Amino acid sequence: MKTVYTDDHRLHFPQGELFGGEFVTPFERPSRVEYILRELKKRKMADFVAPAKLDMAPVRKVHDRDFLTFLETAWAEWSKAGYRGEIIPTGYAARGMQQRCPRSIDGKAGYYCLSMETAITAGTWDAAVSSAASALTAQKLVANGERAAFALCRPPGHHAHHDMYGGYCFLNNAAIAAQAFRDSGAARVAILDVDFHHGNGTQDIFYTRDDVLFCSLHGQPEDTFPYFLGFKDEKGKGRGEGFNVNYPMPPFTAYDVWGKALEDACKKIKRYAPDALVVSLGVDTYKDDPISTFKLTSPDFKTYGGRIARLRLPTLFVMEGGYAVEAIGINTVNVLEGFLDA
Ligand code: SP5
Ligand code: ZN
Repeated sequence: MKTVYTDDHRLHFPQGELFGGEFVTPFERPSRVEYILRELKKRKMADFVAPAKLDMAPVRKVHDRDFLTFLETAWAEWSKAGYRGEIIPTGYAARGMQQRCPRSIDGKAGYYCLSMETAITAGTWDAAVSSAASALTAQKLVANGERAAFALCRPPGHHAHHDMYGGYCFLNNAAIAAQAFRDSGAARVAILDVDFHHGNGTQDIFYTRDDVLFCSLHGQPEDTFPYFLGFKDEKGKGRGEGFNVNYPMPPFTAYDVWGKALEDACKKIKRYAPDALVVSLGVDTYKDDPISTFKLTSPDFKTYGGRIARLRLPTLFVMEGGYAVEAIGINTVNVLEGFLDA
């Protein structure tokens, strides 16, 4: 299986993440990628491809034009305003307030932001573009006949809405790739999101569509980020009704329960008979993840990789979260190896 990857992810490395009222080194850090690369090499799976220049067409179809302009110009505007720190907005378009985009950069950032652990820095836009480019290059490999490909995306994408960033995400790589599958002839695409957190952004983007089935297994919103989306009763709207499936689960969920949810999701995907599958691959379901509460073990990742393979679909893996850095390589490559061995 080919891995699409570039060092450009390093352009995004905020100094601080607001966590428990303190600034800490962000959990979403460049070394995550290094651990995955190292494990791929160790297991003789080092078949690397560099991403092509980003095709903006599918990006524009899933993201708002003004939002994209904001992401591209935010750092320049922020610097021009005289701020010396990283971009972390302090005022938000909360309940009952107007949803009109302000002119000032502080206001604009608040308008487009959904959570303040995610700072924007000088290199964030370029890194986000390179991450989306990796997803699209891997998508092309699969569209052109590869059984599967792995987009080693960083920053991740699944929390990014049509017009909001947050949860360490800026451009929704999985959604962009799913759109590209549609544009290259797939009639139906399924997205399976196995990251510990709900794929709120992906859900938002496809909520009214029946050409993309979205299934997400995640920590229940009562306890878990992003807190305000990911409930079981969110099933899609209009034409999209029935094409959004959430599996919220309580803290300390282990594979006995998680695997059953995956089984149900796989059955739904099979019934949908998509032409391609996009897996939002977060490994923060791991028992020792520092910001998550599920209890999957390293062998479980291999097991579920095999289950995904048995769907027998052209499959694109898109990297999302996973913060237990010493284990992220082992767990990620276990999914890919479990898939290849099945
Ligand atoms: C892509 C991805 O995995 N994004 C995750 C973003 C999570 N950000 C907020 C985390 C809040 C963590 N609260 C942790 C409680 C630890 N006991
Ligand atoms: Zn996550």
